[in-house]
Amino acid sequence: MAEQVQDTARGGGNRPALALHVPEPRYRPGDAVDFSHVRVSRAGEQARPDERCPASETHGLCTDLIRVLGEDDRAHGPWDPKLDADTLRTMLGHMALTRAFDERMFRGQRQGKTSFYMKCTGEEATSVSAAMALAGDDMVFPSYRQQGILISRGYPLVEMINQIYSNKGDALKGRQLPIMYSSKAHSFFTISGNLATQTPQAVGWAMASASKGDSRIAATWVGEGSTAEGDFHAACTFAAVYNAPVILNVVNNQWAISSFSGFAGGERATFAARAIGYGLAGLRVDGNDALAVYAAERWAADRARANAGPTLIEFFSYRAEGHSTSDDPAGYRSAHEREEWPLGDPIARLRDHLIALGEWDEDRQAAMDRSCAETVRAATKEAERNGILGHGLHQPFETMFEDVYETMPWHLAEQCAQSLREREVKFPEGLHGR
Ligand SMILES: Cc1ncc(C[n+]2csc(CCOP(=O)(O)OP(=O)(O)O)c2C)c(N)n1
Repeated sequence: MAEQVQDTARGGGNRPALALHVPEPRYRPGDAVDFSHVRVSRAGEQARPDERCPASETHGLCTDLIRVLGEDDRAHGPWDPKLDADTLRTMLGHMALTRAFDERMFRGQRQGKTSFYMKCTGEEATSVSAAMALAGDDMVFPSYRQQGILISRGYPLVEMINQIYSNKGDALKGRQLPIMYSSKAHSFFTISGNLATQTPQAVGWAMASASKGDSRIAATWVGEGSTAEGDFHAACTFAAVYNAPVILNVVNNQWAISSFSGFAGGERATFAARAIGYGLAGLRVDGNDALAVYAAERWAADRARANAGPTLIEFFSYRAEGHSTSDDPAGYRSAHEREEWPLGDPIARLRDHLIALGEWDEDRQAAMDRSCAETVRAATKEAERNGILGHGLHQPFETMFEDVYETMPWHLAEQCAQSLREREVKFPEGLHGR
């Protein structure tokens, strides 16, 4: 025994030394970028199994890439959702409005009107098209990059901006980080900053919906980086075990702040292939192809509604900009990645498709862009009347003690009163002039 311990201590004698693999992204700042290793399948060539098929019939699609829009800007193959031109224009409009909103909110942060903002540039289809494929009352459990869902569901921009400014119009009373919206009326579950918590919540909600005999399904969105969290795996297990009517959308935008997808296991297998081990249906989809996103989400929704089981969808995309206003991607990735990304831009691709159909043109696109910018400008002005960051405290101080318990427990009441007394001594003139 003593000898064995000694053996281990000196490295096992003549056994080969062990080595760890530490993932490293292909490109760092300044590097030329070549994405030829990314397998881009031909649009229209992926089989579309029946929605009620056994999960195993989808597993070949976990390593493929479902695509509809071809290089010729036309829709191809069995996944073509055959949407009419009005619906396509609505989809384009929601994506354009989401982008215009992001642009203005990002600038607002730089102007000091809010402390924080997160864009979804380049990933608009993964929320807008997916949301359009669901029923308006299906319950969604998003991450922080799905503002496109709220925009698609008609949530007022003014409400979003009030929340971002944490002003006196903020329905969440300044208690949430900017962009962590919540809207029961829009079946939009409160966004949590703790990554992946929304995934078991979505599965649990879907299980409850089924056990009550309801007809609404649940869908959740999670970044590929966050799939490394245990919560995601618990969600997959419960979804598979109980055949929950849920869709697990994984948005693989290649980066989790400064960590590339390899750190979440992306070098070994696709994220869609996680479905195979759990016995879930799995689809891997071109996330910048608005038609493929719509078709896959609708397939999964129909499957869930038919009690045929949950689906894990990987939307393969690219985070075109920084993680948030607190991030500078120039410090860790090559600036050429965005321009070299082989799947293009979702808005440009849908626009070009509509033009190819003879249902759109550059002038109408320019008018749409102007109108989106104007809509966002007007909403911003309106929200600013309720206050911006730094212009005082917009919610009465004592409200931070409210709304957790139906009746405030004595110790919170005591703490609240004590804090108010201390504030009066410190700021006799009042801090925020409410
Ligand atoms: C449990 C937990 N761990 C870490 C963080 C810090 N954090 C916030 S966002 C983020 C990256 C997430 O990346 P990904 O899931 O790929 O989503 P993306 O931001 O790319 O959309 C990290 C590490 C957090 N908020 N919660």
